Order: sequence, then structure tokens, then C-alpha cells
Amino acid sequence: MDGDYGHFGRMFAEVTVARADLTADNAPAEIDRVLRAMIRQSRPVHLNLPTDVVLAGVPAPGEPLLAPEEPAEPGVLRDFLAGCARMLDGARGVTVLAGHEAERHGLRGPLRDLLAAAPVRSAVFSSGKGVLDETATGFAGTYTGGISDKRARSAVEDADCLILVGAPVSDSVTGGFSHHFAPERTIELRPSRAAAGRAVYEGIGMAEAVGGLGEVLRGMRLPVPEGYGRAAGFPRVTGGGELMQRHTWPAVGPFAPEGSVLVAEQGTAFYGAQEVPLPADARFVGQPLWGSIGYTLPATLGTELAAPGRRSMLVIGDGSLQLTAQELGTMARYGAAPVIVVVNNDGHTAERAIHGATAPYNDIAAWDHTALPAAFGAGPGTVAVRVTTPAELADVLALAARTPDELVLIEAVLPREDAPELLTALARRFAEQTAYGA
Ligand SMILES: Cc1ncc(C[n+]2csc(CCOP(=O)(O)OP(=O)(O)O)c2C)c(N)n1
Ligand SMILES: [Mg+2]
Repeated sequence: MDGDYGHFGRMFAEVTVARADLTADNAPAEIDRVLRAMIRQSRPVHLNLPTDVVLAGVPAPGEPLLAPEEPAEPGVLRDFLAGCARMLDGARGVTVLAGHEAERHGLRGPLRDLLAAAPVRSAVFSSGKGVLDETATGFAGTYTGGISDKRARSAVEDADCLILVGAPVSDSVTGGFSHHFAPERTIELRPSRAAAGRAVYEGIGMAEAVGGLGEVLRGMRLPVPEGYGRAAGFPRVTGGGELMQRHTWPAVGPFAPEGSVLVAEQGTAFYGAQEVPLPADARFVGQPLWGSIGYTLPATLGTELAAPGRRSMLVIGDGSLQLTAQELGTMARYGAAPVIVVVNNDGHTAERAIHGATAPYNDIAAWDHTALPAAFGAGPGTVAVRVTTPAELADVLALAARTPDELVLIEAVLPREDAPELLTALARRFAEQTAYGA
């Protein structure tokens, strides 16, 4: 309260693509400018609305908020596609690798068409999971650099031509920067910029570039690459013994119905969910880039409210749940009916795998998870069950499928140090990269 009302605007300027302090005079133009940037770039913006401007009258805008997207300069697009054609010509293996910008910029349809244009393999970064049809021929799973399984690694690293679509690199999606993309064999599409090998072309939107690449591919006779067409298998693991991570994800996967949403929180849940092949038209929500735990329970409220007829399944750790658990109350209030699998492994297992396996900062209070829905006001039909064996998990998932209109909370009790292989490998790398003192 030092009288400077600009602090927050200046803070937001660092993490937004446009922002404005509204006045009665500038509001119509500034609101449109900022919202346009938000929609076009699919990134955050900030509008500061002072209380004395809230009720100010302003003229209605005379034109629609969004003019159609500017197409690329025809010459630039032509040069880019010619560069791509030279790289694709004679390629024996072509692979598309998609990241989170592909989903944000609405490329599901264009990418499906691209993959139908030729025998092209496909893979996703963990950040892009869900944007490609995982039931399609040639889908090779999640690529995480040097810690990927053989199939995904070979699809990406042995490709004669790799097409990166909206896939910026970060530590966690690349297995601690252990990825290998040869620049001269890589076509890279990012919002409003495209590169064919080392040549960069400005002003080309991703949808336009994907469409153009589809046409180039359609006109070529690409050979069918080795390994194309084998479906990613998923073993069924059951049994009456103690429930482990390796039982949990194979059980959760087949449960997710077509067109549903799988939301996965950072922690063992996110990496376990990477092993879950999604049914056609399913969506995946996660956020491995910043990985801020507590995000997914409110995000699940969002996915439920956005499309009430569609079911969301959230997989979340006991530690992450404690950051935003109160949103169960908002779910109850709006009658949202997701399936929530709470991984109860007695604290921060993902962090224990990196540093401080027994450190007190990785411990949490032991909550009574199955009591939470009732405490937060969920109705009498709510299902809340604790499971400790694969058979119990299978039973309650079957019950969840029979009760699509009820909130279902499943507390899955798992061993404290058990983690999916992908997380174990990633944590080992992070531990090496951030090793401190002997
Ligand atoms: C806001 C925030 N704080 C801390 C972290 C670091 N962090 C990443 S995973 C994790 C543990 C998550 O524990 P839990 O939800 O129980 O998942 P588990 O790995 O045990 O299944 C923590 C603390 C983070 N990502 N975000
Ligand atoms: Mg935990």
C-alpha cells in the first residue's frame, strides 16, 4: 500500500503476451487488443480494471473481435514447402512429434489429416499427449529423450526427417535434455514461424504449415517405415497381491471411455498416465513444463463444467491433492461427476525419487481420503472407496463405469517408494544433474 498501483501490472508484464490498464477512454480498444492477443497466441494476458472504471459506459465495438488469421506470404510459404519437399524426398522414415502448442493452437484435425496423407510415424512429448490419435497406425507413444522406450526413441531419433509440431523443449519433456534432433533433418513448426532444416521462415501459422506439408506428403510415395502399423500393446496386470504402480495404470487406461478426458497431476500419476494409451477422441490435460502441483483438481472442475456430457478422470497424488482439495466442494455444488483416483503413497514420492527419500519435507499429513467428498458436501450417491489390491481397483472402476452421474473418488493405496519406470529414470537424471555435496 505505497500508493503505486503499477506494481502488479509490471509483474504481470513478465508473464503475459499483452496487458492494459483500462480507462473509460481506452477500454473498448484495449480490451479488444488484449483479448485478440490472448486468442491468437493462446497465452495469458492481463487486464487491469480499476474500480472507478467498472461502470463507465463505452461505445460498442463496430466490428467483430477476431478478423480471420492473416495467411502467410504466398512466396514465403512456397519456399518453405519447397525446402520441406527436398528434405522429405527420398526419406525412408518420417516422424511427426507433437507438443503442447499443437493442442493449444487447435491442430488435432489438421494433424490427423497430415498423418493420413502418408505412412508417417507419430509420437508426442509428454506435454503434447492427447493431441494425436493414439489408436492410429504408426503412433509410437511418448518420447522423452534418452529415457524413452525403444519404440518411441527409434521413431524420433532414427527418422530421416523429423517434423516437430508445437513442441518446445524443456527439461522434463526431454528427459533432462537428453533428446537428439539433427537440425538438418528436422522441420520445425512453432506459432507463426517455421523452419526447414536450418532455413527459418517467418509469418507462417502452424495450421497453414501442417496443411501444406500434408499436400507435399500426399504427392510423394513414401515407403512404409519399419515398425509402422504395430499397435502399442498394453499388458493387463491383475492379481490379489498388494496394489503397485504397474497394476494401476493398465487398469486406469482401458477404463477411460472414448471422447473422455484424462487429467494427470505432476508426480507418479503424470508419468504413469503417459503409459496409458488413450481411446480415440480422448483428451489429456497435464502440465509438465511448470509442473505446479495442485493444478489438476481445479482443472478437472474446468473440464467437467466445459462439457457436462463428457466424463473426466483425474489421477492425482495425495500430496498434490492437499493444495487444492477444497475444489471438491465446488464440484459438489455444480454436480460435477468426475472419477478421481487419489494415489495414496504417503507423501511426495516423485520428489523422494530425486532428493530426500526420507526427508521430512516430503512427508504429508495422512488424510482420510474417502471421507473428503462428504465433508465437502457431495451428495449421497457419491462413491468413495479405498482399494489396496488390483482386484479391488478393477471392481471399483467397473462400479464407476456404471455410475456415470456420480462423483467417484478412489483412494489407491500404493507403496511409498514405488514409481512408474519413466519417472524413476527421469528422477535419476534430475538427481545427477542437481547433485549437491557428498
Ligand atoms: C507448487 C509446487 N510445489 C512443489 C513442486 C515439486 N513437486 C513435484 S511432484 C511433487 C510431489 C507430488 O506428490 P504427490 O502428489 O503425492 O505425488 P506422488 O509422486 O507421491 O504420487 C512435488 C512436491 C511442484 N511441482 N509444484
Ligand atoms: Mg504421494
